[in-house]
Amino acid sequence: VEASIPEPQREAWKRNQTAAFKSSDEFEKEVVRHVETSLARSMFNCDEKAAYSATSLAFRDRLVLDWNKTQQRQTYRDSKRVYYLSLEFLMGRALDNAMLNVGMKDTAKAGLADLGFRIEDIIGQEHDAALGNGGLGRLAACFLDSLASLDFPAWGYGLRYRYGIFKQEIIDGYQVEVPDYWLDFNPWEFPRHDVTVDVQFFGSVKKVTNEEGKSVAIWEGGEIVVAVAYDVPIPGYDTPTTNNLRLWSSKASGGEFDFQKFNSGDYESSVAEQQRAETISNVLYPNDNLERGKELRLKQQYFWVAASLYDIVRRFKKSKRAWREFPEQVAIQLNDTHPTLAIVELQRILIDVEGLEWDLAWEIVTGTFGYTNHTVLPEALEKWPVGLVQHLLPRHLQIIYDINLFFLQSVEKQFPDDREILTRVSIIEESQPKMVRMAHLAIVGSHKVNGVAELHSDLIKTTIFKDFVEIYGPDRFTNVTNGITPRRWLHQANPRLSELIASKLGSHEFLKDLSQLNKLEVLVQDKDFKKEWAEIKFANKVRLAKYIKETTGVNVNPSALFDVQVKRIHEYKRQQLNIFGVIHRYLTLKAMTPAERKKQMPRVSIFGGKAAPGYWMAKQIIHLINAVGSVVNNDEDIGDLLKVLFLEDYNVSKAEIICPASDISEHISTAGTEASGTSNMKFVLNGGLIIGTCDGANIEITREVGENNIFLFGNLAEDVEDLRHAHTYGSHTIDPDLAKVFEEIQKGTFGSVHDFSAMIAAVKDHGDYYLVSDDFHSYIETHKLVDEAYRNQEEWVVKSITAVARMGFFSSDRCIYEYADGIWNVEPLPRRD
Ligand code: GL2
Repeated sequence: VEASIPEPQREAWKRNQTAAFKSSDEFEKEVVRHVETSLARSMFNCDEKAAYSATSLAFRDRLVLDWNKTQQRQTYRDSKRVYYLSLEFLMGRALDNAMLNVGMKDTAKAGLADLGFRIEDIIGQEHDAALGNGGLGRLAACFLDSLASLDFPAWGYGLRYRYGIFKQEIIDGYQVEVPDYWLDFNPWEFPRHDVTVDVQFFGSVKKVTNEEGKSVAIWEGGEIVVAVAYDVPIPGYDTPTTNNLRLWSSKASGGEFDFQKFNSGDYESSVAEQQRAETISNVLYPNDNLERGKELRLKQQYFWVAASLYDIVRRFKKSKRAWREFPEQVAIQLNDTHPTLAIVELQRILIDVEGLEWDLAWEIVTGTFGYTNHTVLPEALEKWPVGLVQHLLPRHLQIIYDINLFFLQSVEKQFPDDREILTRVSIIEESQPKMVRMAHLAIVGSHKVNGVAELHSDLIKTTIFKDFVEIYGPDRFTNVTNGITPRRWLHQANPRLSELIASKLGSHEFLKDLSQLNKLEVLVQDKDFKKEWAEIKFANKVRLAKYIKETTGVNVNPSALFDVQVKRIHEYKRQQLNIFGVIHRYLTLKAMTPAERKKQMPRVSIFGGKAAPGYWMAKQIIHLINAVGSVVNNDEDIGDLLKVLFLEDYNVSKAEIICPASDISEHISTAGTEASGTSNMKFVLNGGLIIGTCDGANIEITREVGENNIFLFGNLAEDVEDLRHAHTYGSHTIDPDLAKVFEEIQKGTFGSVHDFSAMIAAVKDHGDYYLVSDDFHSYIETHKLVDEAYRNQEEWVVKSITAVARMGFFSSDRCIYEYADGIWNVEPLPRRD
């Protein structure tokens, strides 16, 4: 049915078009209207939550008007679109971001004040949209912000989890997980009950001969789960472009429940079926850098991929173009291997549904996809048992086998004397049970593969994907170093610093062209500027100190050096190295006379981050940090010289308070393990310095800010393998200072000797895989340099300003231009008026 309004009636529509609010008066009207009608409340019944909801609805209305126009424009111009497929979008809060991106925060602030509310309290009501684990999910969110801000026609596709990443509580020093039910009221999404896709699972494949005498595969039987679209508008900064993030929610097919079963008295099983279907989009898997091969996870992946591709293909078909034009109209980026089934699904649609020849279909597929690798950690590389894929997706397994056959045939031709290479690169691992290697499938089915920082992109070419470089040549592999959006991570998180910079540069243009920060460098000797810079950092530390007091009860001195490590807890990220270093500092202070102690630089050691619920060692690390904190923080000899804190439930909105308040942050992964890291960029952009290893993006940060403005330590990636080998086969001696730390722990100074013994054994007895002992000495020495440098506040501020001035490279806008140019071949589509 044609849904478009006929020409004669369009005048009436135009006369009645909704207009966005322009003043604080108009904004107030909208808020009151939403309180009274959308929420059915009144001024006698309007708390902060209601005011938040109404404010959000007022802004959502605005966004939707821009969203509609953006979509119309993109359809009308029929230009190439980008689709970013990610199982994780760690969005955080939307209201503050929306207000700033549309340039209406001051308007809202005045309007809310008039209605009796403080804008900060209203912003604080929002529940984080926490549909991700860590860096990978937050990167996707930063990319959406950049895509919209730069006017790219782009959509994100993900899952609408009912439960995002769990909420972390610390009870008696231990992590306890609490479900994150965030959907009780979410004003930022539009349910599209009319946009649904039937997704098939299980069943069997039948080969039949069609009228043209061709053998075709028919996938039949099994069960259908319905995907329902929920759209989240993504506002660009300082542009009317508003893109779409489409999240799929699962529901049972056939309405509420199976009426036949219901009528025949089998009420329970009809409801059970509905529940089973809904389970698919129920919960985000809480593992970071770890794949556990659960059947439900594979179901999630196919459900989301099938719905998204159906949607993309449906949109393409409206253009009535020939199929071979598909890659000229559509670029699909695979955020890690999680959406790799999209490669197989598109091939299936093209050959089974649309009737294309294999070769043409395959050309279209590889022309469409790009694959981003985010890790070299073996435990994170996805593999699925062949039997499971066969059971769940019988037709897809056949296609995977065919893809593999053709691929291996061509490799064999290329390397006729090398049998081994076939085993190594095969998409099917000949193990017991046989496994599908998703990374291999992703490489074979994409035209570009990228890593996320220079070292990482080099490492994948020389280690895990070495053979593929031989096969395809180096051009299939590229690097796009990660970035962050300066809108959220500077303008929103650190408004005072953003305004100071704007006042010096003469405009807010730097927020769209971060390289302009380099104009700050001439000001490093400007006394007033330095003073104001230092004052802002201090004010941010006061704000964090207040938050620490409220949440932990501990008083910290805002003049102390704030040393922060906030990120997922992982052995490779080495929070254990940090806490061992803290214990070493404590022991050193304890051994001093009161006179000596007076000369020491006071420190606040701040930790935060979630451990995957099944990651026992990570949980022990959290426990040790808390145990050390309760001893150190109550030691009268120590007082303000050292405080140790673990901040509960680290998430995006807490990062917005923590990042602007750090003096030094820790990015201390074993060299070669952290693909990029992105919080390193956030901290430096907010005027904090880094202590870090030569790993991930730390290396490029050093190149940009200069070696004098970063504190590097530790062994290099190229030495790691030899060191590990020596630990196992040579004699392994523990650093003497670290040995003293271990002794103290084993004495019971921090309680629970038993709990911590595994952490110590990992270093002493089990080969110290993460090189904690090897790096301990240089870590401690480098922290001494940090203390020394911090004593000279003048110089420290110069370092801080210089570093910020040189951070322009790390904007996610730069990333998006690199992807657009080198991988997607798409152009921005700004409004022409
Ligand atoms: C990660 C990497 O560990 C991290 O270093 C990188 O910055 C991000 C984004 O590229 O990706 N890989 C991964 O699996 N997770 C990450 O955060 N979860």
